[in-house]
Amino acid sequence: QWDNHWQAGRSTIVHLFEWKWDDIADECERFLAPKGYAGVQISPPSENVIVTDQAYRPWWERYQPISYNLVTRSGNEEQFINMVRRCNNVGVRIYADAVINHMTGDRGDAVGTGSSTAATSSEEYPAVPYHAEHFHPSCSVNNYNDANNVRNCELSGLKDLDQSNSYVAGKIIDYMNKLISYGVAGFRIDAAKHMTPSDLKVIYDSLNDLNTEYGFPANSKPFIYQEVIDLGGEAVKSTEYTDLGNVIEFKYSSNIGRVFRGNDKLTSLSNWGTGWGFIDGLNALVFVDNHDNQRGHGAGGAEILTYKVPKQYKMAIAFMLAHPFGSTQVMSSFDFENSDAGPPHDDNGNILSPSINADDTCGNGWICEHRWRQIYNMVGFKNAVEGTEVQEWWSDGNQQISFCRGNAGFVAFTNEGDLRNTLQTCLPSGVYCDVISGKLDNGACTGKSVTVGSDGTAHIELLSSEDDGVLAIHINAKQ
Ligand code: LAG
Ligand code: CA
Repeated sequence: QWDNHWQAGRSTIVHLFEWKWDDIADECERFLAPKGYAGVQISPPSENVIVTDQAYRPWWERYQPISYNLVTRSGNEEQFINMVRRCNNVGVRIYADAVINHMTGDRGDAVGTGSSTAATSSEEYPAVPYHAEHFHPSCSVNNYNDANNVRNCELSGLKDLDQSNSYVAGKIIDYMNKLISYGVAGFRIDAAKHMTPSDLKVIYDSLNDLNTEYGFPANSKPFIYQEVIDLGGEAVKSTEYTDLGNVIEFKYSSNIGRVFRGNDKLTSLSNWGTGWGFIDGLNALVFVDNHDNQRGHGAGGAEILTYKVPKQYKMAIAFMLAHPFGSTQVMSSFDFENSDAGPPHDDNGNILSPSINADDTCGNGWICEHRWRQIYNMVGFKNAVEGTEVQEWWSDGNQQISFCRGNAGFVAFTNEGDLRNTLQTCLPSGVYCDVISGKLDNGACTGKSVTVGSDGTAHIELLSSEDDGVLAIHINAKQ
């Protein structure tokens, strides 16, 4: 449950939030595989309630399951199977967001995206089927100093399943095993903090090995990464879950945002990792932002960086991808003004596909951060420096830093002032293309270039007036 099943030379999971299965399959083939992405986190594939009492269908309706049928606004079961097959064929893994803590909120008689019905007020979900006896008695999660309250009451009024009930555990196991049979590589466990670790262990231990038909070696366990928001000071700790699988380290997201927003110095990043109170990197799934905290849901508040603050956001992502800590994830968003609004859609509520511009960016309301040159080129950097350590850490004692990754890559940042300095790059002598301002194209650099001398040093120039506050060079982009 700890192996992320990234293929050699690949890294990073992109969260294609609210994308349709057919579009994800296309994206795996035309962009993610060629650029070196390792996997995709998909929106929950389980049938969800259709929210009808809002001006539009909110993104969060997908966090209210009504059955485990694979029919959502992203597509149906056949399209799901096809997506997983096509992505695996080009070496891109699929990780499903598993919403297993709860079913819907109290929404009276409700209908789902696959036409299943439920009498939510009496906890009747015939399409599973679940009945009232399968849920915890109604109470609100309102005391984060009390683990029983957090785990056995209703999060945001969502009907709370009793995972200690063997029938409930069995239904969840069947659902997850169905996804494994279709070739997924693992799961994000939604609201893991709100479930008891020993109950989760029973479920994880009953999961099948990954399907060898999709290229997984025999006896491979699904990669599990659990959503446990632990910023400290609460009864439930992320370390209660690290024996079960990976855990999302939310301290990473809030701290990297605070630093790159300028509220702390870049020089303070010299001991980034467990030195900052994070869980061990081998257990940690990390990101700059996710679908919750980019819009003020979940935790982290105003510290979180998003696509709306592009210069600092790209710097934070570049730092994440340049640094070896954790399994990295990149958010890919749709544009939003309102924190409840759902994805781009037509008049009937069908999700629109992203359009693709000539410069590889997206349109139709989709942001596609994963298609920003500075971001996908840093995935290429991470792949190029795989297996190396941070070396030759340099800082000006304030807002400028640089470091090497072995003899394979070098990166420099300024969050204040112009950086003009001769620095150790650790690279063999030669001319390298900065992969932030451009790329290596037919033997020439389309952006800045850096000349490394025989002693490994180079004159680095990175001005505060530039579009980006980061410069990155690596052995696979040598002129
Ligand atoms: C998660 N992690 O633990 C997800 O990452 C997060 O996106 C989910 O909340 C949450 N757990 C439950 O799966 C999202 C929204 C909530 C939304 C919920 C259910 O952040 O705002 O609640 O999904 O759709 C909504 C309303 C609430 C209402 C509730 C029940 O916003 O006001 O009480 O539905 O009707
Ligand atoms: Ca619970």
